[in-house]
Amino acid sequence: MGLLSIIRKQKLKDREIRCLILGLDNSGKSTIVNKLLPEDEQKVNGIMPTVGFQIHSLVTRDVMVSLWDIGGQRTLRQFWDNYFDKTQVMIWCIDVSLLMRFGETIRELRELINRDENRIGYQCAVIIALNKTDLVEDKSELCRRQKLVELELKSLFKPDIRIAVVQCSGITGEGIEDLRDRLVESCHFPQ
Ligand SMILES: Nc1nc2c(ncn2[C@@H]2O[C@H](COP(=O)(O)OP(=O)(O)O)[C@@H](O)[C@H]2O)c(=O)[nH]1
Ligand SMILES: [Mg+2]
Repeated sequence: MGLLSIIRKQKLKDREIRCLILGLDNSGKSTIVNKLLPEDEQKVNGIMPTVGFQIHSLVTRDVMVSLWDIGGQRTLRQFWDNYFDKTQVMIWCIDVSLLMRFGETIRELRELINRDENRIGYQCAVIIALNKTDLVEDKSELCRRQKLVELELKSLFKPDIRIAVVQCSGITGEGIEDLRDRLVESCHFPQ
């Protein structure tokens, strides 16, 4: 067993998760992270564009989660690789209201997966956050967009990989509880 696997196991034993949140710029990563935090730690007015990265932590269901919010601007994407060591979960954030950028977000995800085929889905669980659901009023359209993303995911990941897809809004808070639960569940903690 490699050193990384030992560290990963030890962390799980201590009920600690390191989670990376990635996706295109403006998809709402920092807003989601803010909403995942306890209410008294949330910022109320406005989130600034993330330069570099920010780390926040929260405790949910007796699990300590550190959330690594990494800037998504094009120039920063080349550094994403550096953050994967000792990371158990990745949330890939997609702005579901912006069909125009679906192609780009899938392309970036594909690149990330291809850079190391043993990483995403294997050493690191995947949660897809379909964010900004509040901006898509028509629920059947939302459903159609989720199916579109799921179809793309099928071509990106091998069939044995389980991926959670969660609809949410970092603004209204809808689906955030679900996201918090999936975070813990994706790491298989005993209850
Ligand atoms: N309506 C709506 N706007 C959102 C949502 N999440 C983020 N935003 C807005 O989208 C913009 C980018 O959000 P930010 O969290 O900075 O994106 P990041 O670059 O991925 O970290 C900001 O103006 C947010 O207020 C959401 O769920 N609904
Ligand atoms: Mg940000």
